[in-house]
Amino acid sequence: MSRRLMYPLALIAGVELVALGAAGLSIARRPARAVPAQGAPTAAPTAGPKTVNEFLSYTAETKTVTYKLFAAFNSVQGGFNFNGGSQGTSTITVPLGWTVNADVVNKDAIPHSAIVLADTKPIPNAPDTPGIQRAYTAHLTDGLQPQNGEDTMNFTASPAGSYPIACGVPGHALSGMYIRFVVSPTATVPSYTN
Ligand SMILES: [Cu+2]
Repeated sequence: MSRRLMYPLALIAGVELVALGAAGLSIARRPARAVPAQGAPTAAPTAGPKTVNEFLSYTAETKTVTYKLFAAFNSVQGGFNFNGGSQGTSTITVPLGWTVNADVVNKDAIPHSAIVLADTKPIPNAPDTPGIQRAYTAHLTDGLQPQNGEDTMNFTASPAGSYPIACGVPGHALSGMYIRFVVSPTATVPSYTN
């Protein structure tokens, strides 16, 4: 096809015509869209723990994730928060089947606890039914001691689903003291979004 014919066709197709140096007019591509690079080299995975943020780290080789849940981490929601998240605003995502070590530390002057709760609505006043086996702290209802009372939830991230992590002390979850925990069949590594 001659250039004379391509000109109007190009205009009909809506593509841009741009001058390309001394070669004169030539048909250019449509403006490039932002597409992910194809075949870009990726760093080879390295062994050892990876830090996601100040609260969460993981070891891919052993499929183990470790995170801290600070009850009343700051003053958000009047202290009814985990790591500053309340009313479901933060989400911890873990690949299905990984081993979870979740250390709960109560920074408050009043008792708090934690439970990975079956995803029921509304949030119960006194959460006591775990959505995942063994995913709750000691002193679920009366709460871990104020000022650094601590317990670790050790469990396997299964079944897949989206769960609240709520305080089990009556009234606290209803006051907004819950974030989200997602067990993902597709995620390859854990993540933490605020
Ligand atoms: Cu609480």
